[in-house]
Amino acid sequence: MKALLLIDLQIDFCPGGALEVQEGDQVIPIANALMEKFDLVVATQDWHPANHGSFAANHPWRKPGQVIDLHGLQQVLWPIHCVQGSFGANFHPTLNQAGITKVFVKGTDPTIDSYSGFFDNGHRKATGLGDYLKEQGVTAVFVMGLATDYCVKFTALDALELGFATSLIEDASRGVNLKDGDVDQAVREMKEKGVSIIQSDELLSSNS
Ligand code: VGL
Ligand code: ZN
Repeated sequence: MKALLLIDLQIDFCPGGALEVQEGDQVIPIANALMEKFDLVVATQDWHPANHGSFAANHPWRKPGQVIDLHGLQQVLWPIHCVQGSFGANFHPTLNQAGITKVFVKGTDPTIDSYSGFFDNGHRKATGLGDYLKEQGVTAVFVMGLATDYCVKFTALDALELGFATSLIEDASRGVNLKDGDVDQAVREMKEKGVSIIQSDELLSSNS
């Protein structure tokens, strides 16, 4: 059984949002089309408390893009984004939410960030996504969304580690590219570790 994992298709990661990803909104119609091809569709939602340690604004004099030590882990600082209950934390308004079976939130602990949909960045706590997929009999996951070089990448790598056959739907994902080439590097790293890199039409053109 295969599952589609929709990563952080939220307003704040789309153009005009607080942590906008270039062309982030362009993957929404692809997500809507892909849903039809899957038995199980699961979404993640970045869902931070206002005092989250990944927000530059919560550290005196710090600016987005700087890196700090946050309780022992390297942390890139971000603009305030995806605050629980805020407008920008909502899924993109054109995303077909009725097609999503279950949503897993992440980044709720103010002391640690969580890029992966499975674990926090220290691999200390699980979100429940891994157990859920296994209970549903899922053996293969197809990962897409925002952002390729952060949450999509770490979700795909954790999925591999948990034993799922893992594919990145490359054209259905967009990245931050804090540094030029970050997205290319992320795709290369996923591929090297064993993630299959595919395009959405490979799934959309099949009859199954
Ligand atoms: C993300 C940075 C901070 C993501 C979330 O969804 O890729 N990136 N929070
Ligand atoms: Zn975040």
